Amino acid sequence: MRIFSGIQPTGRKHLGNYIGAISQYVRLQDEGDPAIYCVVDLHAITVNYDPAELRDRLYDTTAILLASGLDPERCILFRQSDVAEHTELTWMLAATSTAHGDLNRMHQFKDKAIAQRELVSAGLFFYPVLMAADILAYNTDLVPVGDDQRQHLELAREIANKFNSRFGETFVVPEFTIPDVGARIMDLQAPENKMSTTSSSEAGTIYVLDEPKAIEKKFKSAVTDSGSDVVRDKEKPGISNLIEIYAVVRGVTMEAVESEFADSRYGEFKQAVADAVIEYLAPVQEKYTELRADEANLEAVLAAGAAKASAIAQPIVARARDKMGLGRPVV
Ligand code: AQP
Repeated sequence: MRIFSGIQPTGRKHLGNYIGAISQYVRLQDEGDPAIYCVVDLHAITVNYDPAELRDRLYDTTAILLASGLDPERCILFRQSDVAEHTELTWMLAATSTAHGDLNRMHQFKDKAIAQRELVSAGLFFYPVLMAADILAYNTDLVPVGDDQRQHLELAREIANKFNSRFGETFVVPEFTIPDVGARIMDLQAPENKMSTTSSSEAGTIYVLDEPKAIEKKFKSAVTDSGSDVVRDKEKPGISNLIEIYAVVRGVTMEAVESEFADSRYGEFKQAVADAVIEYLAPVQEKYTELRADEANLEAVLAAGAAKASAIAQPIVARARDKMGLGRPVV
């Protein structure tokens, strides 16, 4: 089973990214044949950015992934812009197999377009096509993602199907997997919204590299409702989010969390969540510092990963090109 997933080089990865995506990557790395993980710098440039900062953030993200347990001997870890097939296939899929109307329906485009103060780029509109190309270029069977990526994954499947029915069987139509618990970690200050790099407040977001004191402060000031019982309820998104976070980091069910804290009040529970998350992130933070200091090693890991990724993507994209009637015929 071939596994592929991408993560943006925003550097400050948050607890939602960690629980929804990174911990799945680590868990699945031995199940992939191979498992391929890509730091998607070409996606990151679809909104305003600083070129020098992009490189730094890319190293930050790579170091976080390695510190979390990705092992370049057991998976392929590479930088998206090092493999030209991603951009080439984007155009091939956009031109022949992607409906403009489908891109227009994408929630993420609408949300991010509103947030842009200057340019709403065509690249932001094409973001889901680039994502489809990332996945299809490797004939991926399974994509581990958080719940916010569901719509993009459904579109990637649609694009693969359209291409296959027009040009003949070429791409694997990918399945996706979203964790049962922790698929959508919510903003601690606005628990009706997902925890997000671009739209959450600093106080509502736990970063993987936050100091223990900052983590404690953010959980203690997390927005909860006027009740006091530690139970899940649609009307209580704040406490429900904290129950979910605690369940994931302790590896227990949400029912078990409710029983454990049946006699506790919110204050005591928030402290317990903070302590559990501090303990959960501590090993990653410790390894990160050492890994991040060695940029030459990070570059070497990414370069070796790119060579392996190219070797897989090149023949798949060449075959698609041939089926489309582009270039010299493949004999
Ligand atoms: N709140 C979340 N809960 C669970 N999973 C999440 N993911 C993102 N937010 C949550 C998952 O993290 C993976 C990598 O995401 P990304 O860094 O490439 O960016 P994103 O999906 O656009 O989410 P961000 O990081 O919060 O950025 P913005 O602010 O740009 O939306 C994905 O698998 C995602 O599902």
